[in-house]
Amino acid sequence: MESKRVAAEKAVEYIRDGMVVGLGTGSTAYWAIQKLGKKIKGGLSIKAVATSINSENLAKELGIPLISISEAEEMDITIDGADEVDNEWNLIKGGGGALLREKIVASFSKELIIVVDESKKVSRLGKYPLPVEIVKFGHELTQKKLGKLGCIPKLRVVDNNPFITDNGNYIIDCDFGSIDQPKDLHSVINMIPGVVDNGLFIKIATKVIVGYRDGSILEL
Ligand code: DER
Repeated sequence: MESKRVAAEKAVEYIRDGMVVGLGTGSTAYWAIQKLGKKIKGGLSIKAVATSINSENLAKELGIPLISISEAEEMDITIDGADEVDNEWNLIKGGGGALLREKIVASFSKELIIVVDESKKVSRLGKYPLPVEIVKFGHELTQKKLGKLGCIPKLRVVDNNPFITDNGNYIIDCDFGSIDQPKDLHSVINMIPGVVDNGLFIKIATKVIVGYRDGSILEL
């Protein structure tokens, strides 16, 4: 927790009055949202766009002013976590099931600051199963097609039921073991009919902040 918290709180130092801020999703972004709530109580004036219903509810609890992405048009800074970050700042995201809204918000952000603990830094993506958001219609066939790309595709299940994203879709966790060409794989996956998007974020991050157990921080 300490590693995630120090990284997240460091990212919040970049937020200035008047900004529109993208709020990521997950246990690391959680600490950024908490810190932002404290700074707003201290007088910081910003507007925020949430990347999930969970983050939206947390922001409301903390009194963070929310607007819709359509009202925002563009975010100044989005702070979000990742499941894996490689040396070129390509990411695997979606462990929390929020990849679609996270990618949309990230794509309309001037800055995307990724905050992680040291365990997320990898030399090659893929040890973490790649989440892929698919529509329910024909999902068994879509899952089979994903398998043909060389992964073990598993429908994400929570409490014995398929996990449903905030957008009403399913998540297939695709275990590739190792991903050599993330950019190519990203395109190939998204060409499959039924796929909405996948958790590969290719060269979108503008800064990566790594937190360590001893409280130290590495800004890449
Ligand atoms: O689901 C997501 O995309 C999250 O941002 C995930 O990638 C990181 O979650 P964590 O901060 O809880 O490890």
